Amino acid sequence: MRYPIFITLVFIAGGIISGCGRGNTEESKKEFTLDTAEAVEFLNPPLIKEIYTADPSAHVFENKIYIYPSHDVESTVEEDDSGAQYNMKDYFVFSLDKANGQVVNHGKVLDVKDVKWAKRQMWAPDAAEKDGKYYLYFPAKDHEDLFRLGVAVSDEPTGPFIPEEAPMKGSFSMDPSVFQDDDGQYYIYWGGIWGGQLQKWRTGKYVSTGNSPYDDEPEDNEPAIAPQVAMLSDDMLQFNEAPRDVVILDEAGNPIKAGDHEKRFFEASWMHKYNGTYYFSYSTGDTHKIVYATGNNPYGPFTYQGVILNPVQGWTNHHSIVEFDGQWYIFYHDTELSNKNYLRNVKMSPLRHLEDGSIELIEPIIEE
Ligand code: FUB
Repeated sequence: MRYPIFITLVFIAGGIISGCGRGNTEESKKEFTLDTAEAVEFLNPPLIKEIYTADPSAHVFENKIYIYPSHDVESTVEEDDSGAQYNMKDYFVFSLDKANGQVVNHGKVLDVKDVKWAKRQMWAPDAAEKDGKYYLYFPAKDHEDLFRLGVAVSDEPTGPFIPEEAPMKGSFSMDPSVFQDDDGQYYIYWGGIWGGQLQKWRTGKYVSTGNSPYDDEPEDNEPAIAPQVAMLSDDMLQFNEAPRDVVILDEAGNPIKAGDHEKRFFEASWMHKYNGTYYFSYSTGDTHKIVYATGNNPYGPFTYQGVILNPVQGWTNHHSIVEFDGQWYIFYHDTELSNKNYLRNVKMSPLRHLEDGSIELIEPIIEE
């Protein structure tokens, strides 16, 4: 993941475009500076204002919507292109008993200091329920600075969650999300390139040819790095099989290429099922979109379909999709409250599946 320090929206002739420059040069500073003189009208208000929250994974448990977000904090760690400034240390849980109802803060449910194997960067989590137990899945860097996936368990959706002693065996990279299929089987999807390290696991082992998060990517004309999927074990604590590539195809049936930054997978995997079709959605990272691809089984391949959520204010775009009381919602984040890329706030918006199976595009910023 490459996370420029400056806000990604620039205003040109009254319009808004997303920037995707890379470095901390004078030119890119200009490109990434938000011109606050221009009024921005957001489609949805922040759901939580008392702390900064991001990467909202929403689920319906016990007839309520529970949100499992990242908890963004100010940090003394120097900002860099691998996202060190996203130096989160703990997780909180929130719930809503109706859409747009009051958000209840259930407090802190897990702290990095209670996770033996983890050193830093508690990034985007997810949660699942099985047989009355709740499982919080989270990525963090271990003591060798490699991202791993962890699990913590609770008897309640509100935690507190007790972490396992070690990360999930054979886990790597970040952004886990768990999907329960109609047959009761659970699958975990994960991965993220650049600062998320996925491109350094191409051989099945961690191989880093340089210190830059951009090293070890495929050439532009090669297939893009694939997100990962594995069935979960019955006890929900481990992979039940070797990780598999989630292959994403273009309309012609060819794997999306690494150079196709508008469509290739970057991070933020999410799976939902609608009318028997599997919808795999994800962030395109440096083009700042949430897009989706569909398939007929949980492993794929999936065929690219289009954009669900256009760029938000802020560099990252990360979402979840859930049905509650017969209505589908997308949960996402932006930087409305802070104007800083690494201090985000979560939001929700209705999401519509159209008759032809496509998803209606959501514009998170209303242009005047
Ligand atoms: O919150 C830290 C990272 O930013 C997440 O893991 C990514 O998906 C991006 O939103």
